[in-house]
This record gives sequence, structure tokens and C-alpha cells, in this order.
Amino acid sequence: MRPLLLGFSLALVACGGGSGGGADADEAVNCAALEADTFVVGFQKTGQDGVLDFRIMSATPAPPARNDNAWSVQVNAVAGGAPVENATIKVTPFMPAHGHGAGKNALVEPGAEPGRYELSPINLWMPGVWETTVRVTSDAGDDRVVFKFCIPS
Ligand SMILES: [Cu+2]
Repeated sequence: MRPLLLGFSLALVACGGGSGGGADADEAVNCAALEADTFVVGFQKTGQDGVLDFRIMSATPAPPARNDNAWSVQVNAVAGGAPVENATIKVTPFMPAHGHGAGKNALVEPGAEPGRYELSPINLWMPGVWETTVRVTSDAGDDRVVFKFCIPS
């Protein structure tokens, strides 16, 4: 009866968010309702071509959060499991719900162990689901993996 809820409803419409969360850069999203990978230290995923194996050995912050993230990623060959050294790696964060990428380019440096690479900054600058593609070119073969994490707020 009272029009108290009207303003709230209009505010939701004005944000215009789709299923992937609000289009407002500061609007929190309900990650439990969205499809994404569940982060754990050591999170492992095989590349889309089945050639290389990817493992996030550490993440700062953990779990991944809004703005700049640094990931230490281990890349091994699926066949035989040998670490993949001297790879060329490209990191591309993308927000499929909104069709935009990160605000900064992620740099890649060799890590302390064979097959280890330090990726930073992975700039996940707004709440919602981010797909971060890690594309590898190497003597051991080429492959890519998509890490899909939801940033709640
Ligand atoms: Cu966005």
C-alpha cells in the first residue's frame, strides 16, 4: 500500500544489470548465484586443448578480489608432467557480462621454480564474474586456460 519500495525498484532498473551482475562499477553481486570457479590455493585446470596443465600456486589476495591481483601460476605439460619453461604467456581478463577488459595490462615474469610464472597486475576492477584467459606458447606446446572467478564487491 505504501510507496516505500518504489524508489528501490527504480534503482534496480536504472542499474540495468544482466544476469552477470550490475553494470554499476560499485554494485555488489551475489556470487553464489553466478557460475564461476571456486578458488582454492593450488586450483588446477587443464588447458582447453588438453596440452598444458595450469595451477594457481598462490594468489594475492586470496581468494581473488577487486582491483589488482597477483597470481603465481605453475605450467606443466599434461603428457609427462614436465614443467614448461621459457613460455610466452599472455594474460587477458574479461568481463563477459559487460564486454570489457581490465584497466591495466598484466605483466608476466618467470618465477622461482621451473614452469612457474608470476602474473601481475590482474586488474579485476569491478564486482562480478571475470574470465581471465592465460594463453601459453611454448616448445612443449600451446594451450590456453580460462580462470573464471567472481568478485563479490
Ligand atoms: Cu564490468
